[in-house]
Amino acid sequence: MRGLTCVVALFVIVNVVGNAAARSKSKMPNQPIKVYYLPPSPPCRSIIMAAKVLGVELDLVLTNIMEGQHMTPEYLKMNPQHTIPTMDDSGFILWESRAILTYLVNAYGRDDTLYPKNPRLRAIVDQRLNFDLGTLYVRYSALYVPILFHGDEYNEESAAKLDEALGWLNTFLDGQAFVAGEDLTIADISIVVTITNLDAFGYDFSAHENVMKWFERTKKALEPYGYNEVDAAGAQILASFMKKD
Ligand SMILES: N[C@@H](CCC(=O)N[C@@H](CS)C(=O)NCC(=O)O)C(=O)O
Repeated sequence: MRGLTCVVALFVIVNVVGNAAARSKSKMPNQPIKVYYLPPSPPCRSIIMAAKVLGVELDLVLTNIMEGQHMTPEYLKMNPQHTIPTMDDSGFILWESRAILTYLVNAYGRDDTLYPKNPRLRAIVDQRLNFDLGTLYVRYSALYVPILFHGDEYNEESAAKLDEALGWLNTFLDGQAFVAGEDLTIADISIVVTITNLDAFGYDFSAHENVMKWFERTKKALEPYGYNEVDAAGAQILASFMKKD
C-alpha cells in the first residue's frame, strides 16, 4: 500500500512538473507572429513595442497602404476592413491594435502587469484603451489627418477638442505614474504613440504638466523596447509628410 502511495505521489509530481513545463513552453508562440504593418502607422508602432516588452518575436510584413497593398484579394480575405496592423498568430487572425495588445498579454505575458487580471485594475486599463480609441485618437485624427494627407490648414476648433482630451488625460494622471496606475500597462503603450506624434509635430502640450511628466517617464520605460527606433522614428516619418510643401 505504501509502495502504491509512493507511485501515485511520483506520478502526481511528474505530471505537475510536466504540465508546468508545458505551460511555460506554451507562453511563446510556436512561430513568430506575423504582423502586417507600415513603420509610420501609430497602431502598428504600439504592437511592435508591446511585443518587445513581452519578448514575443514578430515576423513583420511590410504592407504599404499608400500603394494599395492592403486592398489585394488575399489581404481582404484576411481582414475585410483592410486595416493595419493585422496579426496572424499561426492562423489566428486579429486586427484592431488594442484587441491585439490585450491578446498578446493574455496569451504570452509572463505576468499580468501590462494587463492586470484583477477585474477593477483591468477595467481601468480598458477604460483608458477605450478613451484612446474613442476620444483621444479620434480627436488627434480629426486635427492631423487633414493636415498630413490633404495639406489642409490647422483647424482651431479641432485643436480645442484635442486639447480638451489632453486635459482629461492630464486629470487621469493626477497623483499616479502611469495612465492606469503605478505600473506601465498596454494603455500607456497605446496612448504614447499619439503623444509621440504630437511631440514630433511640435504640438504644445506644456499646459498639461502631468502629461509632460508621464511622457518623459513612459519614453524612458520603453527606451529598451524600441521607443526611439520604432515609435519616435515612425512619428518623424509622419512629421515629414507635414513639412513636404
Ligand atoms: N483602430 C484601428 C485603426 C487602424 C487603421 O486605421 N490603420 C490605418 C493605418 S494607421 C489603415 O490601415 N488605413 C488604411 C485603411 O483603413 O484602409 C487600430 O487601432 O488598429
